[in-house]
Amino acid sequence: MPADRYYSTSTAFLEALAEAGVRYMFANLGSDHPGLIEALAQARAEGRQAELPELIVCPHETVALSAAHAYAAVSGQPQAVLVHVDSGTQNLGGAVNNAARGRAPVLIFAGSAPYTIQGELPGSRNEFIHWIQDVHDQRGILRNYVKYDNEIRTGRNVKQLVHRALQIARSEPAGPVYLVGPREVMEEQIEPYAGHPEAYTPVAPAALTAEVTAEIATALARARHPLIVTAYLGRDTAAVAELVTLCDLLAIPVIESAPSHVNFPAGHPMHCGYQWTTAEQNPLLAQADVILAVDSDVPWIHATSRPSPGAEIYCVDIDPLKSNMPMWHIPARRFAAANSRVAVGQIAAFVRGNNLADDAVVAARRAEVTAVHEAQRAARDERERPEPGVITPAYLTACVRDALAGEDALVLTEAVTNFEVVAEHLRASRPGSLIGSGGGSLGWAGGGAVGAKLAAPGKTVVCLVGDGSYLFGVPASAQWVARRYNAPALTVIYNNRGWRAPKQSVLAVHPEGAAARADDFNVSFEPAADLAGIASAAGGAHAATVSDPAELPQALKDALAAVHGGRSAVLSVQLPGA
Ligand SMILES: Cc1ncc(C[n+]2csc(CCOP(=O)(O)OP(=O)(O)O)c2C)c(N)n1
Ligand SMILES: [Mg+2]
Repeated sequence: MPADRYYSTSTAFLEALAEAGVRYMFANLGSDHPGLIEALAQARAEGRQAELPELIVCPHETVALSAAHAYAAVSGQPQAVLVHVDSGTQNLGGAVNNAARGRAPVLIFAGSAPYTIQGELPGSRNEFIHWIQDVHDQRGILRNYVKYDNEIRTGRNVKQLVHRALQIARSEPAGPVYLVGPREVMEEQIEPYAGHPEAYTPVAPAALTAEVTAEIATALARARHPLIVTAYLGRDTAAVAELVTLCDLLAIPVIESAPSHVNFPAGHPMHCGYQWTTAEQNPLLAQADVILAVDSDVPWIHATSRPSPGAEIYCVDIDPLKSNMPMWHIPARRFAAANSRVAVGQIAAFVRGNNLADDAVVAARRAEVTAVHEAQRAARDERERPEPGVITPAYLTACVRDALAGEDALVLTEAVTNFEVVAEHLRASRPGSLIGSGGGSLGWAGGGAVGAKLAAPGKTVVCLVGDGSYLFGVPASAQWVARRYNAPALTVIYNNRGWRAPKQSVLAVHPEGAAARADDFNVSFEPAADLAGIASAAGGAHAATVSDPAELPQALKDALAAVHGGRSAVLSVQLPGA
């Protein structure tokens, strides 16, 4: 052991995170973490704490991982999540589905049970729980969802392991990675050393080959009704401008299908709407003769809305076969693995360089598509008009949009059956200004808001969530963390007092069934809980419940004023019941 300075595997682990640019460790601690806690305290005692990432205490793991996920979604920078052995790993629950499907780079670390039981090594078993927490395959808990998992076996190469894990996490498709470290290893005393993060850069963006670029560009240019469908191209905000350039060039309409980002400006005349779970055929999809599906997990749902059988389909994605989804297919003529920003730029350059645009055809199509865009907009304007005595989701979203006019807002959406309403009426045009989890596990936005605010302290962070999603997000924990770390946000609950989504699922499968006939769906949250009150109790939040449409604009204004004053605000808005 080096005589002059306390330096353990844990110290080196924390240094490696800092070397890699990790600013925060969203943490839920346990008996596996004495090495880390001691290393952090040592650093503080020596005045070196600024050299290590800051630990954010998260009373629930869902909040910790959701915060790290949203931080990465906003900034592109992976953060760390520290959890407790098997239990804390399991408590990450669905948040790891979201991080994986949302392609969010995160480094998750958990301790693991000590492997010596007679005091053979520092860190050896000395608590009853060390027997209880010892399981056969702790890493297997997350193996469906992480890109990489490994065990730290010595402090001498822990930095190498951290940098490799983060290199994999950040390489596209990005995603979570998982390291575990037994107590004895995390206590090991070693000589201080420096890591080499510069040698672990993420894989450079991939381009289309010249042949495929020409093939797709030519097909789009000679199409009568070209169409682009995308969901997450806007993860890279710079890709949005490339897509706008291409769509302007050829007058190509864009549908955002189950988007988790702003992929194309809502106000652009080529923007032709959003779709999530669709009950009806999308007319633009039916009409299209050439379709480019780029960065899209679910470009359409074949059972209800699909391209015409003769459509020529191209699929561009860094993983165009979606190799981590057991069942997936679209009938594309060409699948190409490429970075979407690079690929779309290549296609536009080829069209321009080869003068492929037929000006008359493009001008006529621009007028047609613009008319579709404007008709969609007019129909939405109609739908968002207030109705006497009722707050509709469309009116609520319009009020939120108006309240945020002039704000540098960053909106997280987890509005579930109101995803489409939120996207349509918020009209987000600024790349990066509206994000969703990209995953299937509700409860992301609560912790996500904390991470988003820490990543973008200058922005007004707003969460638009269903009442069920609000509760899934462990609001007592999320709101407490927001207060403790000065990360206030406005949360607007689309409160239909229940789970509307499972009810809709039943109706889609059994439209005339017994459940439908008796209105018996088991989705109601009656008697109602005081949802906003949870936030005031746990996080000192400004809390209000609104049911009168006329009071909504002022209630939003008051809530925003609280947020600007440094205090979170939760507005529970009473919609028609689920
Ligand atoms: C962790 C998790 N549990 C269960 C579900 C299944 N689920 C999908 S939507 C939904 C209801 C969500 O309720 P709410 O947020 O109020 O939205 P609403 O359906 O009312 O619009 C549920 C329970 C899920 N997606 N994630
Ligand atoms: Mg609901």
